[in-house]
Amino acid sequence: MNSIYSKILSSKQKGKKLLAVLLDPDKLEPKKIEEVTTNIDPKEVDFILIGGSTVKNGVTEIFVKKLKKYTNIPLVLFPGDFSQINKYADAILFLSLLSGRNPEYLIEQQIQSVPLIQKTDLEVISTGYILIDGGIETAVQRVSETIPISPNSLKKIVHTACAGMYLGNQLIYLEAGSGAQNPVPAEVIKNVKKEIKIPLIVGGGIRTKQQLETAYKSGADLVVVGTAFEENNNILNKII
Ligand code: 1GP
Repeated sequence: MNSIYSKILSSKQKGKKLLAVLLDPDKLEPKKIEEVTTNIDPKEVDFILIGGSTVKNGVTEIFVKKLKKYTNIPLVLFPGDFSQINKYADAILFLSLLSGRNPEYLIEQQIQSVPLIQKTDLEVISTGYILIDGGIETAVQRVSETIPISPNSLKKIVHTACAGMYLGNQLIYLEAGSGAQNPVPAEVIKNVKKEIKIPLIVGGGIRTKQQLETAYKSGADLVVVGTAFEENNNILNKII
């Protein structure tokens, strides 16, 4: 079954914008999961992404298993490394960090993840992951030891996204990094959107209704909100 990617594709065709909340098992204690999920309304939130740059081995599995008890929203792994893969989620964004030049995150982690994925029924969604400088050094930059692309390097960003599409990725994810000071600028989203035919995810530093709308209007099919929700579990009422 390819239900999650099908939903993303059909929503794109209909022009229906999608929203995902990102939960980082490193930052949210399992005992708070029940309470936190009451603030994630399935009528407003399409997916819950789970992942982080520095989650300890085994923690994500316990986290997802518990989360599944309290929500029917599809759970999508967004792993910082292969150790976060587990069978309790519904899908996995199979990421390749295309903006970086570190083979570990271009292909090595992906190879290491194969035996783990083979033991699950996870829907695997290949995703070209592009880190754009969001004004501060973010965890993904630190952990991956890669340099984000400047938002001013429009051509480079567009060509990177197109290369990701030509390589067969099903999604492109424009990422300013969790907790970014500046979200991915509208110009960047618009230019990438013009050239790619596959769905576009945008995330990093989105905290306000205006930033969310700008991302959608510029061409994001799916927007991811993490830190703003982490800091204030009622934020979704304000920004949607
Ligand atoms: C991070 O794009 C996501 O990978 C979400 O970013 O935590 O800044 O919302 P924030």
